[in-house]
Amino acid sequence: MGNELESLKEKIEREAQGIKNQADLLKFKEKFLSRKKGEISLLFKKIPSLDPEMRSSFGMEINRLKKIGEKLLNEAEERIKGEKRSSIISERIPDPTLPGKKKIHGSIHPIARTSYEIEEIFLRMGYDIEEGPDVETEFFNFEALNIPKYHPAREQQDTFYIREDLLLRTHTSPVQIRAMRKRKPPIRVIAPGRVFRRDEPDPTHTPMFYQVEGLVVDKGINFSHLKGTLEIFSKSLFGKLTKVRFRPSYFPFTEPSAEVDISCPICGGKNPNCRICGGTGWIEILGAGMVHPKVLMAGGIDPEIYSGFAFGLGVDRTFLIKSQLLDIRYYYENRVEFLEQFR
Ligand code: FA5
Repeated sequence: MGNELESLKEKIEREAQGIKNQADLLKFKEKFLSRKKGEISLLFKKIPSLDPEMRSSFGMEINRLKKIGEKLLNEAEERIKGEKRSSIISERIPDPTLPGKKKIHGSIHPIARTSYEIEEIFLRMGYDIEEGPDVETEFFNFEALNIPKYHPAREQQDTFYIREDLLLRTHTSPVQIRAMRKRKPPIRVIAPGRVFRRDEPDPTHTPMFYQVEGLVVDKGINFSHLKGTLEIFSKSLFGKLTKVRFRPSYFPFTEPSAEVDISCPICGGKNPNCRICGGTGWIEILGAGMVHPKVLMAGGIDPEIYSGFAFGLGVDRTFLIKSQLLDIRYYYENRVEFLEQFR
């Protein structure tokens, strides 16, 4: 019996030395220490067949062997972990005397940040944020906004069609209809988002850009509410001294309609060669107007009882003004060296 235990001990020690990886560890455990079939456990089964006076000393010997096996297994496990750790370290840091790598933190894209700034101003005024899909139906993008088929306004907002009646939205105005159908007056929402047009890229146009729509519907809403709101907004975004100017314009979904200009925040109209306002002293920032009765009806709202105003602002051009840059296309080239300056 003594020999049998001795040769098993040698075998265990030999094999423990040969453990190199996780698979070897499992194999070793299975072979010697497994409860059912492990070679040490099998020895316990021999005890009943031994002379009674031998049983207790043999049992003690097997227990000792089991402890040795477990200890060797633990040591091998630690050894493997240590080897793995040091190999990871040596892989990661080939030369620990080299200076550390600088971590580059990303930041929010300047156009997105401008959109957030605009959103915050309106949130402070008590507006909610409303969302609509980028892929929009022809009905919401045009028909419901009083732009029937063959209306000349469709020409200015040609877009990318997915099907005949499904397109990439050309403005955030369809969210006006969605908001009216979803909510009951009083409605006070803004709808930021991406829009698409079949526009040739140039310094002030890209085929994809961002807008923020605004919509207020309630009893007794009039043009002076629109004017006051846009004045507060413009002063908050461009500075307290900013002046706002309304010019008559036309949109099929508002009546009356206006283009809204702000006084040039760069030169205030004093520089005839200003790169931003071209010396005129004014820069157009958005389109606005009183919601057309047909649009209120398409939104399920009675124009005899309620009225409203709406506006739509180009976020990209707003950022262009704020950053005093001249070409919108730079923002979409994704050149980190360029974008880094707006962190
Ligand atoms: C509209 O899109 C109207 N939906 C705005 C509106 C809403 C009017 C509610 C009345 C009531 P417009 O086509 O002018 O209007 O576009 C609004 C703004 O989007 C422009 O002032 C401009 O800042 C921006 N914009 C238009 N086309 C482009 C383009 N290709 N690239 C970048 N910005 C653009």
